[in-house]
Amino acid sequence: MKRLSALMLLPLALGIASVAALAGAGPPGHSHETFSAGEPGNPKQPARVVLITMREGDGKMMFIPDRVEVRRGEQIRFVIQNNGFLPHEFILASTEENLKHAEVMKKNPDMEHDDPNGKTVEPKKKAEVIWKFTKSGTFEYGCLIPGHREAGMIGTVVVK
Ligand SMILES: [Cu+2]
Repeated sequence: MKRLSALMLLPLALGIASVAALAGAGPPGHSHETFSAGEPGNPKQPARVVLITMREGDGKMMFIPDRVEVRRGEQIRFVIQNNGFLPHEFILASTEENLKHAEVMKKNPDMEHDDPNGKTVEPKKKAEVIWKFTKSGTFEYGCLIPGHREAGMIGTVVVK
């Protein structure tokens, strides 16, 4: 009888151990949200400033520059200036993630962003995204307001 109850307690003990392991997973103070292009940067650490301008013209919408190269592990402070007449967004992610997100925005065109990897920027205003590129690969910054990405609002980040 005694032996049996010890066996019955075993799964319970294992369950407690795995809950404890889960609680301890990940660095403290970080959310468990995942991002496809790396991770939110730390404003207290040095960052290279990259200025990105948004504007419209000649039937197009664009980011200037539309290509940025970074070293893997580098932290970038994107200063995003909207010089256009319309609100725009800067959403930093993989192309796959941005395409999925763009579909969601077609159903919610008034969605605004103030996320670690994405901001909505009103005309003549600016915003900042501090980002640490921990993964190598090719990522993008896009404006996902319906029609804007299609009109040319897409930039490429190459992480080497
Ligand atoms: Cu836009």
